[in-house]
Amino acid sequence: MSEKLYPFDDIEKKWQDYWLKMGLFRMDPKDAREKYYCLVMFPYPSGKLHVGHGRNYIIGDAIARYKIMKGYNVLSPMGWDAFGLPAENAAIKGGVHPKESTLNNIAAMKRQLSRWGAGYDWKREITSCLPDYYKWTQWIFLELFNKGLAYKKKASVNWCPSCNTVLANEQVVGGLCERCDSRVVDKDLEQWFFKITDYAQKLLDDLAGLASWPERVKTMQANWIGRSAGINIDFPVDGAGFNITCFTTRVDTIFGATYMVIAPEHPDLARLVENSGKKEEILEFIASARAESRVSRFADEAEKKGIFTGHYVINPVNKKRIPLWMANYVLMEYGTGAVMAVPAHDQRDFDFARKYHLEVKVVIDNPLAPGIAGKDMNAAYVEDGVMVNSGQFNALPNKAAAVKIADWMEAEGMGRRSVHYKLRDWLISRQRYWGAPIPIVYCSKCGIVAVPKKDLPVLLPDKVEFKPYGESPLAGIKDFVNTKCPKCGGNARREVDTMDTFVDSSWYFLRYLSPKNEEGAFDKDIVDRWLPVDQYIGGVEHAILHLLYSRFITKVLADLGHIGFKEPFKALFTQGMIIKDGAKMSKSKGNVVSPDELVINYGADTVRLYTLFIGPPEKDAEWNDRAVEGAYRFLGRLWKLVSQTGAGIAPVKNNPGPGDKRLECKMHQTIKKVTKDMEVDFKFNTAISAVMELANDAHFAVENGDTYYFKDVITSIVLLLSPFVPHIAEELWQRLGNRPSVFNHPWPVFDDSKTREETLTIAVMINGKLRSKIEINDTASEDQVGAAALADSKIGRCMGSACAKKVIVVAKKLVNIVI
Ligand code: ANZ
Ligand code: ZN
Repeated sequence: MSEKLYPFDDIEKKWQDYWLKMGLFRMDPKDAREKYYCLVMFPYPSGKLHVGHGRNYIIGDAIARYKIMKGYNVLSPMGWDAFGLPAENAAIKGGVHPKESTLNNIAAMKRQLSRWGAGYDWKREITSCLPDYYKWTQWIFLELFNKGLAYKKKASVNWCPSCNTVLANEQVVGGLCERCDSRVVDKDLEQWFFKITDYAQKLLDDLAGLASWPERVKTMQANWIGRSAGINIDFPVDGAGFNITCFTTRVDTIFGATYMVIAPEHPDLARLVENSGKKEEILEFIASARAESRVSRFADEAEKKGIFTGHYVINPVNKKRIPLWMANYVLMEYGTGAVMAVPAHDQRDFDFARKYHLEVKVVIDNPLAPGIAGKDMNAAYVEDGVMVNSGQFNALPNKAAAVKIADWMEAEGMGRRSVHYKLRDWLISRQRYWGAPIPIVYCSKCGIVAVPKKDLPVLLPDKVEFKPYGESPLAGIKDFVNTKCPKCGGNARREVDTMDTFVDSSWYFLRYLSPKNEEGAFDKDIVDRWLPVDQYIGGVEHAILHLLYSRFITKVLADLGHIGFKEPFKALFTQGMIIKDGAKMSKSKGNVVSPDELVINYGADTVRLYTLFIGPPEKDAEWNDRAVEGAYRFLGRLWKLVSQTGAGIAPVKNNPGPGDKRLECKMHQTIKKVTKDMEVDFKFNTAISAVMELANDAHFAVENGDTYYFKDVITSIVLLLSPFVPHIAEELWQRLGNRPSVFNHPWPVFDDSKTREETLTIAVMINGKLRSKIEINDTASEDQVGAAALADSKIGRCMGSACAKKVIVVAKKLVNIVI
């Protein structure tokens, strides 16, 4: 630990208490100033925050403080995404009850956040695992259910036969259970889904309106939604009396379809295997494909395996009879679960055809090297080209042919244009304890019955056996399971699954506006005034699911008339990760930098300053302990500059000299730059380095006696730094003779006319040799510059009695006097 450069601990504690008392972050809804909703993604209470998490909250806090100074009525709330797997897993391993560990962790993290000086309106704190919150998560479930947007169906889950439990995808590592290394299998369970696919097109279309979202996040969302326009084509099954429909985006290749492949889950397989002559073999193939976990089956590097079904289908465009295969790589969930295979023009089909000796028929020729032949190919020809072997469409460019073929097929009733999305419905059931119970009751008479709103919340029982035994732990609690049917009063059973925690986080930004509301999840008037969120800040790891789910729930609530806006987050900022020793910080790698010790040694402001200074905030950055020391030294110098020189300094001159003017100009330039950096992309790092330069100049100005504007400059420095290092700024603000709080003072303004360099330094040469330098007003004319050069005393001495033959002025740079 280095020497103490300023009394940061006293200062930080003092001002944190002060801000709490004055209610700096308390949002008053009646306040008439323009609103600004600044939201950081609420954390999962894992127990301890490291400096990587810290970046998120420090950025959020800096933005909130800046906007307060800009005169907005700022809302900056905090809460806890408090349900979820880790707490439950810890409990299974013999730890404490999830509720207890979660609440303890929340308390610890709250202390950490406060110690960093991150300010929130704590009166609005929300905790998703508490009944006053999840009551409304359950209400949202019911709103979707009543609209037909929540439904139940069989779906496969990752199942570990040895742990006897369902695994999340991320718990399956290389096809094995993360905990016991057993091979994970697929298992079908009845589960709840939200029909997000109904909103696929809207979710895609509205991305265009999100001008202040990072392009790459919008692209990730669009890819996840995965809209594909193509055509559904019916292939009659030879001699079976029904069709199998496939989906293709490449109808131009249809004359080259030499076989068809269907998914092992395809519903028509049952009737096909009966008279295939190889029933046993096919059933075995289906079983083995299905025994593989989905994660490994659809991995790109997974082996493509197939089997001939013994049946043929008829290609409707040329009446050709082609074999019908089944393959492990065809997804039942996408398109129609059936694919027309075109090995000449699709690499996956090509590999499969080579493996199983199926025909390769070229229908698009390479215009640059015509005459490709199927048997000579080493790889599929996937480029555009000219149609061949395609009847009346020959010789057309393939793109144009695709349109013509689709028109023709639609007219002939062979197929229909259609759009498919990669997006699947949102599986929200979890066979887990630590989540919001799904508010549904099963009655033998009435069927699936929603728990009435007045009976919410369906409380999560405290007493539970965590040992996994194949079902949700709630299934083992008789008092919970056995209930009365809300409709007929007869005996009924409760749903024992809980909700995905992404449901909790899909609407929390609404709850902050009326966190104590007992009548509803939120207040329409207030949320309509305060949303969309003006600035959302979080990790890019949430670029897809959390944001998509939040957008979906927002749209549903809007369609139901509960809110009056369709997008929840107007602007999004995704901060980069903090890397240590080349890797993402994690407990298992042992490279976690804890901010606690740094805060003790250097103070929160140093940690904040370094975190913001470390690099462009949207990029990953490597943590460097030595550089923390640098941030600390800067604050130490600032402290000295203000508290020793600053306070007593008054303009000792009556008129500002050139040095003073330079400093004044630099001050306006700096205010301009920092303001711009705060408004555009939050370039904290360049903003801070600009202030550091100004502080440096101020330091030298004092040494040179250029103190005319010193107080203004120091005041600006303190104001400009206050969102980043609020404690020291508040203290210096007071020591400069101002009343706290610095955050009640408006953000400094610059005078653009003063940002231009007023004086220029011009080199003066005699016969090409540098003889002197002069200071000249930026706006001086060439004649004036020349005259000033001749009038310079040094030049006068050098010239002696000689007389100038010629004076050459190079604008803003130099004067050459020829004698
Ligand atoms: C024939 C064809 C020829 C295809 C060709 C591609 C290239 P995107 O763009 O991602 O939507 N396909 C359709 N359903 C499938 C399923 N359930 N499982 C696996 N593959 C499936 O991809 C659409 C293409 O993916 C479709 O177009 C189909 O193969 C395949 F030269 O049909 B194509
Ligand atoms: Zn009933």
